[in-house]
Amino acid sequence: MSKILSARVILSSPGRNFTTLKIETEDGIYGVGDATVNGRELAVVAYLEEHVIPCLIGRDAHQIEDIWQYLYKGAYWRRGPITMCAIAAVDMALWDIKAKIAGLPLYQLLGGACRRGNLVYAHANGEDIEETLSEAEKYIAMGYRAVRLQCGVPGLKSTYGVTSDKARYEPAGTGLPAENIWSTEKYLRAVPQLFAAARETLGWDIHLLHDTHHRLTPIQAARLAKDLEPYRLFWLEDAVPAENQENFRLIRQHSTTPLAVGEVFNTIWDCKQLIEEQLIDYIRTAAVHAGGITQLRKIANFAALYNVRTGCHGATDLSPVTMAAALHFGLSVSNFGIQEFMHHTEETNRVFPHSYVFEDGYLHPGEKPGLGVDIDEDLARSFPYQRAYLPINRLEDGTMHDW
Ligand code: KDG
Ligand code: MG
Repeated sequence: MSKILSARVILSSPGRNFTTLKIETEDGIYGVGDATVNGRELAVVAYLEEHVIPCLIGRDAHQIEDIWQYLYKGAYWRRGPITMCAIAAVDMALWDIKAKIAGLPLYQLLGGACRRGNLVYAHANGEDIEETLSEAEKYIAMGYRAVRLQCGVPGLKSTYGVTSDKARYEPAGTGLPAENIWSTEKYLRAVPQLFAAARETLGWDIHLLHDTHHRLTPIQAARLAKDLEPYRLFWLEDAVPAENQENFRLIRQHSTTPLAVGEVFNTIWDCKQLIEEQLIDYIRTAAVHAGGITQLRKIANFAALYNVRTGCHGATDLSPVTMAAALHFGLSVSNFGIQEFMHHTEETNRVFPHSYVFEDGYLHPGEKPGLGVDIDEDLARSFPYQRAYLPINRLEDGTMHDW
């Protein structure tokens, strides 16, 4: 028994906003969890402070599964990003505490290492093909074995995944949401040209990925997947919005390009049909948005039955706490596929000191007991929260589109 003595939320903005939960036990052990929902941070703060934390005090921190079920089934109104993110933060913090008490890095408690490290992919983005490929070459020189390519589209001022800071992906901006203009037709013409040039310049030994960010209809996605087939992508991500999971059937019927989806999913139910019908190859659910390590393991075990592998979301809005959770989880599951890895700012890395290390294209969570990531609360306080939103997207005629 290790009673929960207190829990508090730490909201900070070291380069971007993060919501962090810290749970302390009566033995003086603490654990941290990430609760960041990009652009909706304060909703999770209120959910945790008003509705979750009061129910945690006095509970046994070791009862991770029971506490998970208590928060999930006990809410009655289940699922959704805010609820599942709050549960995730509690879950991560409790796993951190359990592993610290055991004196082991978390992956050892989850079954031990299945491999030397987690294969990761970097982000190369540029205004045009030349710039994108020269960014990719920089990552390859750093040792990366997989790179996601996003490129400006001729005729569009801004394009998904192409940010002004080439080294860092950060679409959220302070103030009210920025408005971008989108043309699917222009995009569909440009992407195959990017990948044709990429194979010519970068060769065939590097894994290449691309994110469509839910912007296509099923028939458009099928055409893109087919057009990209000759370039042997590692995956095509979020080809269509996945509210209609059966939409993926159409893409599958037309192409052998591997498909990935799931960064916005919150529960195993969001993945069920896609996995059962083998409509995807990679499931991208992340610890923070899909109920923590406890539910991620269930999703991975279910996916393993159908030859679907993991590919956790790891953009900059997922804090180093989520990154650490993903790395312990990834190392310990047999059907790990790949992990997204985007560099956080220096300020973020200072607020969240961590033990994970990059070497030769792989990330390892390190050997520190627990998650191996901490929060410097004093430093965090010096970066106060700033209201920030993701942009929105409209078609050239003004119609609201998916972002
Ligand atoms: O908050 C939104 C970002 O996390 C998202 O745009 C990142 O699509 C994304 C990715 O694949 O990393
Ligand atoms: Mg994505």
